[in-house]
Amino acid sequence: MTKLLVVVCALAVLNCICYAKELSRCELVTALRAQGFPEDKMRDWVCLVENESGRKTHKKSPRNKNGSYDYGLFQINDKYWCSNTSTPGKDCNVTCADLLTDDITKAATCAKKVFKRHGFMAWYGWRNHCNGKSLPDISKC
Ligand SMILES: *[C@@H]1O[C@H](CO)[C@@H](O)[C@H](O)[C@H]1NC(C)=O
Ligand SMILES: *[C@@H]1O[C@H](CO)[C@@H](O)[C@H](O)[C@H]1NC(C)=O
Ligand SMILES: *[C@@H]1O[C@H](CO)[C@@H](O)[C@H](O)[C@H]1NC(C)=O
Ligand SMILES: CC(=O)N[C@H]1CO[C@H](CO)[C@@H](O)[C@@H]1O
Repeated sequence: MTKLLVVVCALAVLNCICYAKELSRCELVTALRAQGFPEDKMRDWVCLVENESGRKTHKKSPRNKNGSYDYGLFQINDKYWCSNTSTPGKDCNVTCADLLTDDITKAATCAKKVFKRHGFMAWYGWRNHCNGKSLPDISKC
């Protein structure tokens, strides 16, 4: 009985680790290419994602000072972009939970929308760690 419990707990922990999926740098590049991100800005996007979410698709930020939260690979903010209810909405017409899935299609579409409106400056992670800095090496990807 105890052994069974240990196995069940171990499985639960493993499941939890798999659930918080972290992409490798090249997996990220492959995923971004599949979503049609342009090659000439690829290193900026990789740098942005690495600094914003550590390439974790399921990352939800702690509460920001202004009461908002950031979601997913691109740490998209729920003040304007995603609805933190169960109904899709706000400017990306998605729920915030939609931005936390392993299928990054919705998160990518939303990130492109943010970019179209504000450019990379919308992301503090990019501003502080990527803007004018040396960008990640993706030559092996
Ligand atoms: C709230 O804070 C977050 C993170 O600091 C930022 O991304 C977002 O733009 C802010 N929203 C407003 C309305 O100030
Ligand atoms: C939903 O987002 C709004 C605006 O950022 C925030 O005030 C509210 O507390 C959030 N609700 C939940 C359940 O996260
Ligand atoms: C938002 O997305 C839903 C499906 O998730 C769709 O039915 C609806 O028409 C969309 N609304 C807008 C304004 O694009
Ligand atoms: C906090 C963090 O993830 N910083 C990273 C931002 O991006 C640069 C370039 O890829 C990395 O060197 C930093 O470690």
